[in-house]
Amino acid sequence: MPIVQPCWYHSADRPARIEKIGPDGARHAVSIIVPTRNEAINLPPVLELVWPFADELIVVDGHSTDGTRELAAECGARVLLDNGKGKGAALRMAIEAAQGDILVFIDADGSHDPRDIPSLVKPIVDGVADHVSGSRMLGGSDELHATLHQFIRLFGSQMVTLSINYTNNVRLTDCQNGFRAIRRDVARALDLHENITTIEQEMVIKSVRLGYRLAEVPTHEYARANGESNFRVRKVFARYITSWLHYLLFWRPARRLPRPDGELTPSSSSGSSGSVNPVSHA
Ligand SMILES: Nc1nc2c(ncn2[C@@H]2O[C@H](COP(=O)(O)OP(=O)(O)O)[C@@H](O)[C@H]2O)c(=O)[nH]1
Ligand SMILES: [Mg+2]
Repeated sequence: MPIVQPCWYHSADRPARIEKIGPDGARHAVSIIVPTRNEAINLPPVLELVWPFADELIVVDGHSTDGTRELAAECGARVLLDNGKGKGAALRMAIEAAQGDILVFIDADGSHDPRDIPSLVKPIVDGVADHVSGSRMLGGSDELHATLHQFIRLFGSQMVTLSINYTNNVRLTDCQNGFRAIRRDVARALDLHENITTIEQEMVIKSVRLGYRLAEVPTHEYARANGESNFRVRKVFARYITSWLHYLLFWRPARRLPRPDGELTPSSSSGSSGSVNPVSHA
């Protein structure tokens, strides 16, 4: 099988520049976190294009057997070995280990264009959001349409999004995208527990419930460049349902957490601009 380069690899239509100085003059450090499981073929172009944005590059690996960890280390990434429980557990480990004050999560399979990282990070640097999710509904997706399997994923994802919207008075469009940026202190305050990809919806529901400012920016999801998805609907279906019901119906924050500046988080974001979608409290 020939190796396919991600289709974003050669596009140079956007400047590969990231603004890290906030309105208060403070410089933010960005940790980019890449979960991997047997992604040696897909990883090099991803790491090459994320490096210019990163103050720290973490590859958190799920016991790959194809040399992913060695390759990541050769590329200069800090390599962590997850506990074998899944992508969610891997992200939790990376959240604890990361040193940057802004964390960016991007998949290793070529489905996310690293050139979208500046727009994910910008609302946090500008001080108008605490957590920014890429939205495939706003930016399009090659991965969610065409087959029955993809339809089931899209349908499930939209049901979860709708239920979060109507129970929390927000207007999210995508709550399960793996491509997102979040302040490190916020990610740690969420006290995440999910071991698999249900961690995405856990992050979103808890951010909303705790009053953190959530925003979305359009990001396109490409079909993975090579290999097969690790996602198996049948294997994770039950956990998606129980996790969704648990966080939606039963999980309540003990209290709204104070932001590090001492203020309680406001109930709506303000000042966001351009293609940023402030989802809070429509
Ligand atoms: N560390 C770690 N990464 C994983 C694991 N499972 C999947 N990944 C990575 O998580 C990302 C998303 O997984 P993928 O298989 O593409 O699933 P999909 O995008 O949901 O279809 C990819 O970068 C995978 O290599 C795991 O158990 N541990
Ligand atoms: Mg994928």
